Amino acid sequence: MTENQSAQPPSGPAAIAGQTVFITGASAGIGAACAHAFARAGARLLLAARRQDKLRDLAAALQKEGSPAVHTITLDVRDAAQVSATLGALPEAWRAIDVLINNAGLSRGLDKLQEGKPEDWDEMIDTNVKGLLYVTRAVVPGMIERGRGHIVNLGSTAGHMTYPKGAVYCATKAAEKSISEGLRQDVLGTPVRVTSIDPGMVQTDFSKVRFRGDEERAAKVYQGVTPLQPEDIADAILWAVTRPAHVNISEMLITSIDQANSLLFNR
Ligand code: 8X3
Repeated sequence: MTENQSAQPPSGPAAIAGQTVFITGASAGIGAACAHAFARAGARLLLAARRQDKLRDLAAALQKEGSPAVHTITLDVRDAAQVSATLGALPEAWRAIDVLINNAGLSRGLDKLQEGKPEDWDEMIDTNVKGLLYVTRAVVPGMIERGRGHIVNLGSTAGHMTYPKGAVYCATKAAEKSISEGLRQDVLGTPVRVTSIDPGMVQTDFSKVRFRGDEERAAKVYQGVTPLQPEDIADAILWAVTRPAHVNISEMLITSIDQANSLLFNR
Protein backbone atom coordinates (compact mmCIF):
# COMPACT_ATOMS: atom_id res chain seq x y z
CA MET A 1 0.00 0.00 0.00
CA THR A 2 1.34 3.45 -0.88
CA GLU A 3 1.57 6.23 1.68
CA ASN A 4 -1.23 8.03 -0.15
CA GLN A 5 -3.60 5.05 0.08
CA SER A 6 -2.91 4.38 3.74
CA ALA A 7 -4.02 7.94 4.61
CA GLN A 8 -7.48 7.37 3.15
CA PRO A 9 -10.61 6.57 5.15
CA PRO A 10 -11.64 2.90 5.02
CA SER A 11 -13.58 1.64 2.01
CA GLY A 12 -15.93 -1.33 1.59
CA PRO A 13 -19.36 -1.78 3.20
CA ALA A 14 -18.04 -1.08 6.74
CA ALA A 15 -17.07 2.44 5.62
CA ILE A 16 -20.69 3.57 5.58
CA ALA A 17 -21.40 2.64 9.23
CA GLY A 18 -22.29 5.74 11.25
CA GLN A 19 -22.45 7.99 8.18
CA THR A 20 -25.55 10.05 7.43
CA VAL A 21 -27.36 9.07 4.25
CA PHE A 22 -30.20 11.24 2.94
CA ILE A 23 -32.66 9.52 0.59
CA THR A 24 -35.46 11.35 -1.26
CA GLY A 25 -38.51 9.40 -2.39
CA ALA A 26 -37.66 6.95 0.38
CA SER A 27 -41.13 5.55 1.03
CA ALA A 28 -41.19 2.93 -1.76
CA GLY A 29 -39.33 1.24 -4.59
CA ILE A 30 -35.63 1.95 -5.09
CA GLY A 31 -35.64 4.57 -2.29
CA ALA A 32 -36.98 2.11 0.29
CA ALA A 33 -34.61 -0.63 -0.95
CA CYS A 34 -31.70 1.78 -0.47
CA ALA A 35 -32.92 2.55 3.05
CA HIS A 36 -32.89 -1.17 3.90
CA ALA A 37 -29.47 -1.77 2.32
CA PHE A 38 -27.87 1.20 4.09
CA ALA A 39 -29.57 0.32 7.41
CA ARG A 40 -28.03 -3.16 7.26
CA ALA A 41 -24.66 -1.49 6.64
CA GLY A 42 -25.12 0.61 9.81
CA ALA A 43 -25.80 4.02 8.27
CA ARG A 44 -27.82 6.80 9.93
CA LEU A 45 -30.79 7.51 7.68
CA LEU A 46 -32.49 10.79 6.86
CA LEU A 47 -35.57 9.84 4.86
CA ALA A 48 -37.77 12.19 2.86
CA ALA A 49 -41.07 11.56 1.10
CA ARG A 50 -44.45 13.14 0.72
CA ARG A 51 -46.10 10.25 2.64
CA GLN A 52 -45.09 10.42 6.32
CA ASP A 53 -47.19 7.40 7.41
CA LYS A 54 -45.20 5.07 5.12
CA LEU A 55 -41.90 6.54 6.33
CA ARG A 56 -42.81 5.99 9.97
CA ASP A 57 -43.43 2.26 9.42
CA LEU A 58 -40.22 2.00 7.42
CA ALA A 59 -38.20 3.83 10.10
CA ALA A 60 -39.15 1.29 12.78
CA ALA A 61 -38.06 -1.62 10.54
CA LEU A 62 -34.77 0.08 9.64
CA GLN A 63 -33.70 0.50 13.25
CA LYS A 64 -34.31 -3.20 13.84
CA GLU A 65 -32.17 -3.97 10.77
CA GLY A 66 -29.16 -2.08 12.11
CA SER A 67 -29.50 1.64 11.48
CA PRO A 68 -28.30 3.51 14.61
CA ALA A 69 -30.71 6.42 13.97
CA VAL A 70 -33.48 7.31 11.55
CA HIS A 71 -35.05 10.74 11.03
CA THR A 72 -37.98 11.29 8.68
CA ILE A 73 -39.10 14.49 7.00
CA THR A 74 -42.10 15.36 4.85
CA LEU A 75 -40.79 16.84 1.65
CA ASP A 76 -42.22 17.64 -1.74
CA VAL A 77 -39.06 18.17 -3.78
CA ARG A 78 -41.06 20.20 -6.35
CA ASP A 79 -41.50 23.00 -3.83
CA ALA A 80 -38.31 25.08 -3.84
CA ALA A 81 -39.28 27.12 -0.77
CA GLN A 82 -40.20 23.99 1.21
CA VAL A 83 -36.95 22.24 0.26
CA SER A 84 -34.84 25.16 1.35
CA ALA A 85 -36.85 25.76 4.59
CA THR A 86 -37.00 22.08 5.61
CA LEU A 87 -33.36 21.30 4.89
CA GLY A 88 -32.27 24.61 6.41
CA ALA A 89 -34.09 23.74 9.65
CA LEU A 90 -32.85 20.17 10.11
CA PRO A 91 -32.00 19.28 13.71
CA GLU A 92 -28.30 19.81 14.43
CA ALA A 93 -27.61 16.05 14.49
CA TRP A 94 -28.89 15.65 10.92
CA ARG A 95 -27.20 18.57 9.17
CA ALA A 96 -23.93 16.84 8.23
CA ILE A 97 -25.16 14.78 5.28
CA ASP A 98 -22.47 12.44 3.94
CA VAL A 99 -24.43 10.83 1.10
CA LEU A 100 -27.40 12.27 -0.80
CA ILE A 101 -29.42 9.83 -2.91
CA ASN A 102 -31.57 11.90 -5.27
CA ASN A 103 -34.11 9.18 -5.89
CA ALA A 104 -37.46 11.05 -5.96
CA GLY A 105 -38.82 10.81 -9.48
CA LEU A 106 -41.69 9.49 -11.55
CA SER A 107 -43.17 9.02 -14.98
CA ARG A 108 -46.71 10.06 -15.92
CA GLY A 109 -48.42 8.84 -19.05
CA LEU A 110 -47.16 7.16 -22.20
CA ASP A 111 -48.38 9.37 -25.01
CA LYS A 112 -47.26 10.70 -28.35
CA LEU A 113 -45.87 14.17 -27.74
CA GLN A 114 -48.57 15.74 -29.89
CA GLU A 115 -51.19 14.10 -27.69
CA GLY A 116 -49.44 14.53 -24.32
CA LYS A 117 -50.85 16.27 -21.26
CA PRO A 118 -49.00 19.40 -20.15
CA GLU A 119 -49.86 18.61 -16.50
CA ASP A 120 -48.02 15.27 -16.85
CA TRP A 121 -45.01 17.08 -18.33
CA ASP A 122 -45.02 19.60 -15.48
CA GLU A 123 -45.14 16.88 -12.84
CA MET A 124 -42.22 14.96 -14.38
CA ILE A 125 -40.06 18.02 -15.06
CA ASP A 126 -40.83 19.58 -11.66
CA THR A 127 -39.97 16.37 -9.78
CA ASN A 128 -37.22 14.71 -11.82
CA VAL A 129 -35.33 17.82 -12.88
CA LYS A 130 -36.20 20.82 -10.74
CA GLY A 131 -36.66 18.78 -7.54
CA LEU A 132 -33.27 17.15 -7.98
CA LEU A 133 -31.72 20.59 -8.51
CA TYR A 134 -33.38 22.13 -5.43
CA VAL A 135 -32.26 19.32 -3.09
CA THR A 136 -28.75 19.24 -4.55
CA ARG A 137 -28.41 23.02 -4.22
CA ALA A 138 -29.40 22.80 -0.55
CA VAL A 139 -27.00 19.95 0.33
CA VAL A 140 -23.80 20.35 -1.70
CA PRO A 141 -22.43 23.57 -0.11
CA GLY A 142 -22.36 21.85 3.32
CA MET A 143 -20.54 18.87 1.84
CA ILE A 144 -17.91 21.17 0.36
CA GLU A 145 -17.53 23.00 3.69
CA ARG A 146 -17.12 19.73 5.62
CA GLY A 147 -14.74 18.34 2.99
CA ARG A 148 -16.72 15.14 2.39
CA GLY A 149 -19.80 14.04 0.53
CA HIS A 150 -21.26 11.94 -2.25
CA ILE A 151 -24.23 12.75 -4.48
CA VAL A 152 -25.98 9.80 -6.15
CA ASN A 153 -28.49 10.77 -8.81
CA LEU A 154 -31.00 8.29 -10.20
CA GLY A 155 -30.89 8.37 -13.97
CA SER A 156 -32.20 5.76 -16.39
CA THR A 157 -31.61 3.88 -19.62
CA ALA A 158 -34.26 6.39 -20.76
CA GLY A 159 -31.64 9.14 -20.45
CA HIS A 160 -29.37 7.26 -22.84
CA MET A 161 -31.97 6.31 -25.47
CA THR A 162 -35.39 7.90 -26.01
CA TYR A 163 -38.35 5.60 -26.67
CA PRO A 164 -41.64 6.36 -28.48
CA LYS A 165 -44.33 8.08 -26.36
CA GLY A 166 -41.77 8.73 -23.65
CA ALA A 167 -40.13 11.93 -24.94
CA VAL A 168 -40.69 14.02 -21.84
CA TYR A 169 -39.83 11.32 -19.27
CA CYS A 170 -36.71 10.45 -21.30
CA ALA A 171 -35.84 14.16 -21.52
CA THR A 172 -35.94 14.44 -17.72
CA LYS A 173 -33.50 11.55 -17.43
CA ALA A 174 -31.26 13.04 -20.16
CA ALA A 175 -31.33 16.21 -18.06
CA GLU A 176 -30.29 14.19 -14.99
CA LYS A 177 -27.33 12.88 -17.00
CA SER A 178 -26.29 16.41 -17.98
CA ILE A 179 -26.78 17.73 -14.44
CA SER A 180 -24.64 14.90 -13.01
CA GLU A 181 -21.91 15.62 -15.57
CA GLY A 182 -22.08 19.33 -14.84
CA LEU A 183 -22.03 18.92 -11.06
CA ARG A 184 -19.02 16.58 -11.33
CA GLN A 185 -17.19 19.37 -13.13
CA ASP A 186 -18.36 22.06 -10.73
CA VAL A 187 -17.18 20.21 -7.59
CA LEU A 188 -13.86 19.18 -9.16
CA GLY A 189 -11.08 20.05 -6.75
CA THR A 190 -13.24 19.22 -3.71
CA PRO A 191 -13.57 15.73 -2.16
CA VAL A 192 -17.27 15.57 -3.17
CA ARG A 193 -18.13 12.68 -5.48
CA VAL A 194 -20.98 12.48 -8.02
CA THR A 195 -22.47 9.26 -9.34
CA SER A 196 -25.31 8.66 -11.77
CA ILE A 197 -27.03 5.29 -11.39
CA ASP A 198 -28.98 4.52 -14.56
CA PRO A 199 -31.29 1.50 -14.32
CA GLY A 200 -33.45 -0.01 -17.02
CA MET A 201 -36.70 -1.74 -16.17
CA VAL A 202 -37.05 -2.25 -12.40
CA GLN A 203 -40.09 -3.93 -10.87
CA THR A 204 -41.54 -1.20 -8.64
CA ASP A 205 -44.70 0.95 -8.63
CA PHE A 206 -43.08 2.94 -11.49
CA SER A 207 -45.53 1.67 -14.13
CA LYS A 208 -48.52 1.82 -11.76
CA VAL A 209 -47.72 5.49 -11.14
CA ARG A 210 -47.15 6.10 -14.86
CA PHE A 211 -50.60 4.62 -15.65
CA ARG A 212 -52.28 6.31 -12.66
CA GLY A 213 -53.12 3.11 -10.79
CA ASP A 214 -54.07 0.89 -13.76
CA GLU A 215 -52.62 -2.33 -12.32
CA GLU A 216 -53.45 -4.47 -15.36
CA ARG A 217 -51.64 -2.15 -17.77
CA ALA A 218 -48.71 -1.85 -15.35
CA ALA A 219 -48.38 -5.63 -14.99
CA LYS A 220 -48.08 -5.99 -18.78
CA VAL A 221 -44.87 -3.95 -18.75
CA TYR A 222 -43.11 -6.71 -16.80
CA GLN A 223 -44.75 -9.66 -18.61
CA GLY A 224 -42.40 -12.18 -20.17
CA VAL A 225 -39.19 -10.62 -18.86
CA THR A 226 -37.20 -10.93 -15.68
CA PRO A 227 -36.94 -7.29 -14.58
CA LEU A 228 -34.43 -5.86 -12.15
CA GLN A 229 -35.55 -5.63 -8.53
CA PRO A 230 -35.11 -2.45 -6.45
CA GLU A 231 -32.61 -4.35 -4.28
CA ASP A 232 -30.34 -4.79 -7.34
CA ILE A 233 -30.12 -1.02 -7.67
CA ALA A 234 -29.64 -0.45 -3.93
CA ASP A 235 -26.77 -2.95 -4.06
CA ALA A 236 -25.11 -0.97 -6.89
CA ILE A 237 -25.53 2.31 -5.00
CA LEU A 238 -24.08 0.87 -1.79
CA TRP A 239 -21.11 -0.42 -3.79
CA ALA A 240 -20.56 2.94 -5.54
CA VAL A 241 -20.51 4.93 -2.30
CA THR A 242 -18.21 2.53 -0.47
CA ARG A 243 -15.27 2.75 -2.89
CA PRO A 244 -12.08 4.39 -1.59
CA ALA A 245 -12.31 8.19 -1.33
CA HIS A 246 -10.16 8.75 -4.44
CA VAL A 247 -12.49 6.61 -6.64
CA ASN A 248 -15.49 8.27 -8.30
CA ILE A 249 -17.94 5.94 -10.01
CA SER A 250 -19.29 8.41 -12.59
CA GLU A 251 -22.04 6.37 -14.16
CA MET A 252 -23.54 2.88 -13.98
CA LEU A 253 -25.94 1.73 -16.72
CA ILE A 254 -27.72 -1.33 -15.33
CA THR A 255 -30.27 -3.57 -17.06
CA SER A 256 -31.78 -6.98 -16.52
CA ILE A 257 -30.38 -9.79 -18.64
CA ASP A 258 -33.61 -9.49 -20.70
CA GLN A 259 -33.01 -5.85 -21.70
CA ALA A 260 -30.40 -4.53 -24.15
CA ASN A 261 -31.47 -0.87 -24.21
CA SER A 262 -34.60 1.32 -23.94
CA LEU A 263 -36.20 -0.45 -26.90
CA LEU A 264 -34.91 -4.00 -27.11
CA PHE A 265 -36.22 -6.71 -24.77
CA ASN A 266 -36.11 -10.50 -24.74
CA ARG A 267 -39.78 -11.39 -24.12
C1 8X3 B 1 -37.20 3.57 -16.04
C2 8X3 B 1 -36.81 2.86 -17.28
O1 8X3 B 1 -37.50 2.29 -19.69
O2 8X3 B 1 -39.20 2.11 -17.96
O3 8X3 B 1 -36.48 4.75 -15.90
O4 8X3 B 1 -38.45 4.26 -18.71
S1 8X3 B 1 -38.05 2.90 -18.44
